[in-house]
Amino acid sequence: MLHAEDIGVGIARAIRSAVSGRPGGVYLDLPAKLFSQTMEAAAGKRSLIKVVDAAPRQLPATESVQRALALLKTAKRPLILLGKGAAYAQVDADIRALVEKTGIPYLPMSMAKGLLPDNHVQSASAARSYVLAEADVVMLVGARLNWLLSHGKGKTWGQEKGAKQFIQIDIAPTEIDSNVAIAAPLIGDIGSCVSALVAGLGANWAKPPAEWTSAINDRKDKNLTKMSATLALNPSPMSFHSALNVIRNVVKARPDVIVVNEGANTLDFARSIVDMYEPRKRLDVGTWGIMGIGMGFSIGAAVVTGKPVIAIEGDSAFGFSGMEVETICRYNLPVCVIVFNNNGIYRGIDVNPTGGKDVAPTVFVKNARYDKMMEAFGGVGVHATTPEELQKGIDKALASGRPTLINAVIDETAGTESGRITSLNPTSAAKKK
Ligand SMILES: Cc1ncc(C[n+]2csc(CCOP(=O)(O)OP(=O)(O)O)c2C)c(N)n1
Ligand SMILES: [Mg+2]
Repeated sequence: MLHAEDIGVGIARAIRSAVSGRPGGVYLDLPAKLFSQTMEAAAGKRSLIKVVDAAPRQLPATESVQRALALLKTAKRPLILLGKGAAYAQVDADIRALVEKTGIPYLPMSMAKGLLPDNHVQSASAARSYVLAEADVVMLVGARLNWLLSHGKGKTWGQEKGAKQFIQIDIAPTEIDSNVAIAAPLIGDIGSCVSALVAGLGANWAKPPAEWTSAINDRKDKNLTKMSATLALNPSPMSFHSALNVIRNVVKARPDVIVVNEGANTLDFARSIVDMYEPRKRLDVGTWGIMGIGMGFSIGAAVVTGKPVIAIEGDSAFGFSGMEVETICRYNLPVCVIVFNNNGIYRGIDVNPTGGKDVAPTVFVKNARYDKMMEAFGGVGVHATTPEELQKGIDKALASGRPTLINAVIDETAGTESGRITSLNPTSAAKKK
């Protein structure tokens, strides 16, 4: 904006860009040239715009709805994938109606967790690899076929078993066909699209074949039994699982707390172990996997909602924005940061591959006391080496609402390199021979 009289229109456009269509951040530039400008106060007031219908509904075309329903009807092994777009849309009852009236198993992407409670009978999370590989028709609801979903192809999607058909509900028409062909695109706001589908289901929509749903349930039962056995173990030092089990139970008892999550193992394990029960309560690194969102997200969530926040942080991830504990203390925010301290990135036992005297680039100062950082600013610091100590620390933080940082000591050998990216390193042609 170059002129003072344009501030009103500039802000109105910024609001529309932020909340309409696919929502997102907006950068508004006020250059130095503008700072010294003046205008009459009354004229200034008149130049402000009250934004009318900032995120207008965008109705899907009838034929798109019909095409999607016709395809869904042919499915023998249907699957619904809920993305964060479905959560942002805030049409939770419509989404629930679509899932429950169709009886189709669903998978939530990480920030769609809690849109329906993770213990919902139709959740296929505990059989994720099975359903992705075996489904024949997949309906994406505000979810994109990007790298988080292996671009909709390859082994994850059982490509060798033949191509899948996709129905994709999205507010952005350019998202369609971005990685694989989309047989039935449904463009519009998620609320309008989902309610049009629900209306089109009619009274006698056939539920998916029992063969499909019982095969999923068998796998779910097996995997959940295996998981509870792992969660019940109590190793010393704590494993990711035994520490996350504590948080899992806390969130179960207090489903209104907001969970912020970043790290590698700390992120991947928390995503599958900590069930969510309410929509929009889980904030994590999202599509780009950016470390450093943790403290900013926690501060924002605490200020906007007044709810307690539990930030589950890898020790490396915490380092990217850890200094914000000062802000948390300055505003006395109800944020409980739990640093999963495994002495490094992925684990704390890597060895310097060059043999030099420095530690490996993934290894941090051993046994660092992150809890002391919180104490330095007047918050509560807790050093937790057992699930009991961790539990006590969280309980106290939730009861008091005081800024708290728990240094949770995790077995430094427990983690693995996330994504196995070492395999992407070039190997020399000479060595290959
Ligand atoms: C801004 C940014 N820089 C670097 C990375 C690469 N990266 C992915 S995970 C991670 C940290 C993993 O270590 P930690 O948080 O300690 O998790 P854990 O030890 O539990 O695996 C890093 C640096 C990233 N995702 N984002
Ligand atoms: Mg770590």
